[in-house]
Amino acid sequence: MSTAAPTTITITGAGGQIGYALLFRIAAGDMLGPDRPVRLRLLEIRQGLRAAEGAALELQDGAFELLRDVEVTEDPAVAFDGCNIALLVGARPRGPGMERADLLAANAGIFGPQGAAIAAHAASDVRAVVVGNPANTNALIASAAAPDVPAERFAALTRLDHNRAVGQLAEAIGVGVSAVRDVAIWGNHSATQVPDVTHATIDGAPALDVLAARFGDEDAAIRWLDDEFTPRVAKRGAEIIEVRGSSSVASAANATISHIRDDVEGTRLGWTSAAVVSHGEYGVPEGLFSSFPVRSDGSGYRIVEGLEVPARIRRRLDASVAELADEREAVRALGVI
Ligand code: NAX
Repeated sequence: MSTAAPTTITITGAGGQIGYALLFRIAAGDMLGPDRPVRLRLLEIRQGLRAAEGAALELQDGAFELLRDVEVTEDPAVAFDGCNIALLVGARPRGPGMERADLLAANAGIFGPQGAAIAAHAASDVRAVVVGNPANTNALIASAAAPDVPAERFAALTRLDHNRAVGQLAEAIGVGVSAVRDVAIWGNHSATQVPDVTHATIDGAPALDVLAARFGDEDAAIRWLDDEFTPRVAKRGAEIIEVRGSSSVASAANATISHIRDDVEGTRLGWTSAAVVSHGEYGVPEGLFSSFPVRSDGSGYRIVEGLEVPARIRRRLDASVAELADEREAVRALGVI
């Protein structure tokens, strides 16, 4: 049994689908490795408490050696007490006839108080990733409510989009996913997101050259990227709902685990993607949480700078960033930030 001090991980929405897919993998050591024991704090609202309590019983039945203790609560102050890693999964989904402003307001009522509770109660090394949608703006709201916590400690999940892009590219070329490096997702975790293979490589060769060989020439490769790859990655969530009859769950939990693992252990091969706070990189207005290609040396994600962005990607990035700026304006108008 490891004698290392346990890492406290808070999971909000732990009684929901993604929560259920996350808990057992974390307890098994998939997120922090086999040497780091964990304490789990499961935050739910009243309606979700029984589901979270049931998951806690099953965690006990798993007899996980790394799992030191589990606490289920509806009090953010208890949930974030001593928290080292916060997985902010629980969010308010868009209901029938709900306007965007209502959705943003409902989520501000969740992520504002949770950000404040992180600032007040979490450990000084806390890192948080927002999974619950609209994830980028929820991260902005949580970070704004925690002014004493560096904004760089907050992120929104675009690793699922990144993984989807890697998977699509590998399938199109007929290689394993480990052959694919340096794909990027830019912008918002929404239909406007921008999957980009400009700097990607496949088995060490530029992805655009490999795609040109696969589809005939570079124009055909760009057509495939624009007409098939990009919309399929961006709309993959809808495709999963249509085929599976339910939204992405295990793949979202897997992406969340990979996001944290690479954040705290470092990105090993090339870069990955995460929505992090902009300091003006690539012309993204300061303070917005936008997806970028990122690397970590284990001390947190940093934006990969200095990449050339071709005009067709730039146009889409500008549109996605405009959407993020609109969401920020809407949240400002509500007086939330
Ligand atoms: P579920 O509805 O199964 O679970 C959400 C849980 O959150 C519920 O149990 C609910 O009681 C709880 N909850 C609501 N408000 C809460 C609060 N204030 N504090 C604590 N818990 C609260 O949804 P699930 O399928 O687990 O999805 C969770 C979120 O992930 C959704 O917002 C969804 O849109 C988002 N997703 C984000 C993805 C990403 O890549 N960023 C992909 C997957 C997913 O769509």
